[in-house]
Amino acid sequence: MRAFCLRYEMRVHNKKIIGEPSLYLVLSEEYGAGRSVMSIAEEAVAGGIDILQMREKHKSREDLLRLGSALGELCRKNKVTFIVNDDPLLAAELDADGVHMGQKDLQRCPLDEVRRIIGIDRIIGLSTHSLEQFQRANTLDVDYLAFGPIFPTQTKDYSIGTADIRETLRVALKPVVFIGGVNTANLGILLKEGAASMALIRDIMQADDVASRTAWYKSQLAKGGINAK
Ligand code: TZP
Ligand code: MG
Repeated sequence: MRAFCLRYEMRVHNKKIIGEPSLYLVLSEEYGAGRSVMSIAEEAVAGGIDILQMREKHKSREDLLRLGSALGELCRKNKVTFIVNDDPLLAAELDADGVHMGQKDLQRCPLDEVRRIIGIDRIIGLSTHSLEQFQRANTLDVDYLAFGPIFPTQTKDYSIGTADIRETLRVALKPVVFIGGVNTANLGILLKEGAASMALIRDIMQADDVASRTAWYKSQLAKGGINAK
């Protein structure tokens, strides 16, 4: 299936805005069920994905540069936001739209250093895993916050549940992306709690038809909580 999607970019100064709602696909080759990251990315773009993140933990720098260049080009052509996981230097070298940092990554590279490396025109995203952590991160120099893992996921050995979603959204000073175990069966729970934007790995990467699955999520996000079960 090929969804028709008209995309436009919103920017402040030269920095892309993380719009809401956004559908965010985190790409890791190891979860691609044997399919290439590029082919999954292309299908997700055809389905209307808003944000793609390259999250590859086991590739050489050379391979990261090769894959990142191809993903970056795909994203630029299609006005999709391109984020690189963990590594601000790589994000800058690839001319990505931004970098996504985890809490532990900040011990290795503090936020002011991340900002110095990628500059004011690129996005910084930060993972948070509890309401307290979210509240602390909320006032930092970051452009969006991820909150999760909401539901059980094979990627993490814990999940935080849905109880704090409303409070994060009430206090949020920036866009929030909910992550962790999101699937077609539980998306409605998130939407009902008021969540607008979601990040996923498996339920899109491992779909038989990535474009159709992406388009389905987009249509649900566009409806928001109105019809959520
Ligand atoms: N951070 C919190 S949960 C998660 C990350 C990277 C993994 C999400 O993967 P999935 O397959 O959508 O549960
Ligand atoms: Mg990380």
